Amino acid sequence: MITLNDDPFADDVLADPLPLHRRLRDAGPVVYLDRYRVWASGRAEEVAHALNEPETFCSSAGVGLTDFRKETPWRPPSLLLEADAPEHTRARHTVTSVLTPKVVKTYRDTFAAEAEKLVAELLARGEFDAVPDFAEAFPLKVFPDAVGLPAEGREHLLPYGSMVFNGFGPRNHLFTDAMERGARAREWIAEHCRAENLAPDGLGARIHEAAAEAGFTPDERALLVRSFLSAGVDTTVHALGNAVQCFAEHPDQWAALREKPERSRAAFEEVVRFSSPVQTFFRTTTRDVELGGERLPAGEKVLLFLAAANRDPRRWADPDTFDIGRRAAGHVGFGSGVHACVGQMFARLEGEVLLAELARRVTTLELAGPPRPQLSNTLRGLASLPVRVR
Ligand code: OVM
Repeated sequence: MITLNDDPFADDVLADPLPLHRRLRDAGPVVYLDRYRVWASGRAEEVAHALNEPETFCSSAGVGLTDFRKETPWRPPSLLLEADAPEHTRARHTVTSVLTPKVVKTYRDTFAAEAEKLVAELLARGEFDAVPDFAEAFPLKVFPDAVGLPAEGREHLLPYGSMVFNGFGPRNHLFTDAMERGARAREWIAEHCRAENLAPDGLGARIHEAAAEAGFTPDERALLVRSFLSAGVDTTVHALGNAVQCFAEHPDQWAALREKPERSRAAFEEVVRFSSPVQTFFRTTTRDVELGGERLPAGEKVLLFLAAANRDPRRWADPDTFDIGRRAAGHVGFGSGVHACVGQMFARLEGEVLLAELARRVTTLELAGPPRPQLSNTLRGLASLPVRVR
């Protein structure tokens, strides 16, 4: 057994995770992280294997460090993320029955119109911070509109997301700070998952209808909507911010996208591979099992480094090259298997539409200052990204 003493949740590691990812992959297919007494893998094969064997690598004990069978989680478990078959299957089917390709498609024109407006505004300004003004502004408009949230109170979405994603980590300063700052967001979120506070024509209302038909109680229906508000904002915000960083730092790739804005969907996919917003998730073993040549006992946490797997040279040619022309499909940035991101078509639509608009309108995209990371126990992204556009 190879043991590492690294802390994947330390500030310096979260600010620059690539060196740890390399050490993890090179140490072996599966290693033991002493500090947290968990197993871990940064290899594409083992990460995909664990994700695709949910009976053995389960989610109902939580997909963060906290083992729900030993400790009470900070909020009632998600019926999707933190559940196993058969309960998970039922919840998942209800959500997929709403998020059909046909329904996702109906949002394309609205998203495109918002993208046009936002990019025109930013071009007129010339210099701006691409995190608040671009990466946060777009999802914070189109996503709550789609779900059917009122205009008031949307400022609670990011602090809530911060609780959720820091809450998957250990009780370090990021965890406790996020919980403190999000205290008021929690109440607002709980209120706005209820049918009476959701617009009748939005996705939230449709979830309530589909879930009622499937026999979920009103509280359970609200929990399904909570998954949208938990997983749907921070993730896309980080993806869009990382996208701008990727293009500002790789002018040849920006030129390639400008030449063919219709490549924006593939480009977004490469961003999710190269700079994965969701860096890690845990699973918990349900039995003694072999993974990567190691015997893992039952009831152990396994930390899966999605982001490290997405740059595993055993799986990818030139993994550290940002290349929008590559076939990035098959990355695990959206997970894999039964728990794979249920909103990924929505995320891709946001990325595709906004990057295409940017590529059509902007010739020069350059850094106007140093990017500043936003530390999170789960997400990789930026707090600030000063840019100049022409
Ligand atoms: C949920 C949830 C929360 C965070 C992330 C996620 C990436 C799901 O509450 O279901 O998936």
